[in-house]
Amino acid sequence: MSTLPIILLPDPVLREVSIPVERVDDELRRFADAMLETMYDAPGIGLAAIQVGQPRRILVIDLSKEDEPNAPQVFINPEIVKCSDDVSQYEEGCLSIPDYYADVERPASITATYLDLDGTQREMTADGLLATCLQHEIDHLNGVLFIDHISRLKREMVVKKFRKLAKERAPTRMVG
Ligand code: GNR
Ligand code: NI
Repeated sequence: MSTLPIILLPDPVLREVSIPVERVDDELRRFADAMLETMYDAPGIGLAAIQVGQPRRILVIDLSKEDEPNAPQVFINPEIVKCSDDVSQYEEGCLSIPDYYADVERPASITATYLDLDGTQREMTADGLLATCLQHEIDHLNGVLFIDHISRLKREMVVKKFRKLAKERAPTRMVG
């Protein structure tokens, strides 16, 4: 098995709107496995397909603690069908924006429909960290990042910092 490279801010790929999955087949199951491995390796608690460059509506989540067995969850074509009015605030991070964290307020509880790895339609109501993580990942499928939910000043500072980091990483031969 192998991990996939994670795309970083400010790569415009992260702004793409992902396309619904039409067929849940072995190729998709293999890809979901590679996403899980990439997430565990990072490590992170969630990953959307677009973060590894594939604009497909697939996300993976594992909220198990370090001393617990893995509990991978795969959501295909997830859709939020209900949001609570009450909100909760979590300090969020993103594998595409490494080492930056900020508080984000979101609906405390959501109900989502999705397909599982067998292609079966399912519905789940989530609260706590799972609700936050699902919303963070579904945002990715729509080209939205958690920094879009913070103040413009903070967002512009983060984007500027990551633009600079990307330039430093770029394979440009500098003169002098
Ligand atoms: O690893 C992650 N941690 C996290 C913490 C709080 C809220 C959301 C997340 S998701 C993030 C992994 C990631 O970037 N998923 O897209
Ligand atoms: Ni993220």
